[in-house]
Amino acid sequence: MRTAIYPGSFDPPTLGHRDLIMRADKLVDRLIVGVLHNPAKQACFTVAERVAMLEELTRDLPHVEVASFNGLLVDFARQQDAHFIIRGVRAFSDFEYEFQMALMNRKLNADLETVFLMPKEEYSVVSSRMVREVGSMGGDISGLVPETFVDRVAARLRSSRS
Ligand code: COD
Repeated sequence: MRTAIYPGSFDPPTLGHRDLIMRADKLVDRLIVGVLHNPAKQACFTVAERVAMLEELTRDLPHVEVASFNGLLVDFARQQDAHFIIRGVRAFSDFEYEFQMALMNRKLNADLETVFLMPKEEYSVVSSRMVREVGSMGGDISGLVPETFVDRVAARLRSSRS
């Protein structure tokens, strides 16, 4: 069985993440969306909230699971018997960070292959950071996060500013 992990912060999940999940789902038998639980980093949304949003986002995809993890990604991959890491590249600016991470993960576990996917063009400028910034200043985040999340994500981001 081909199992892949799509790891990230997903703070919050965006339409770009959803696009990547749908592309990766076609390539593997089992896809685990892994939400990093990093107590050292202040996130806007709790891990439980991010997992719940991702579950909602992938409800129609039977081979996709959502889980949180802490510690090293390679250890999580081993626990899940996954041999592929899915990552997204939107622009050249993503490349250096992604390249370093992929090589470090390969050094830590030589059996782990990172697969890079490109999103649909219209999502290539979407990022969680941008959603947080626009939303916290009261800007319109529709078209950036799934329609069903817009109100609750916008409300949370507005309140996080005050
Ligand atoms: N279109 C396409 N791809 C996108 C889009 C978009 N609009 N938005 C985001 N992506 C991609 C990103 O490029 C990334 O590949 C992925 O989706 C997830 O993005 P984020 O921003 O939610 O997640 P990151 O980049 O913060 O995740 C970092 C990890 C949590 C994966 C990383 O820090 C990690 O593995 N930590 C565990 C500790 C570890 O093992 N460290 C050693 C690794 S070097």
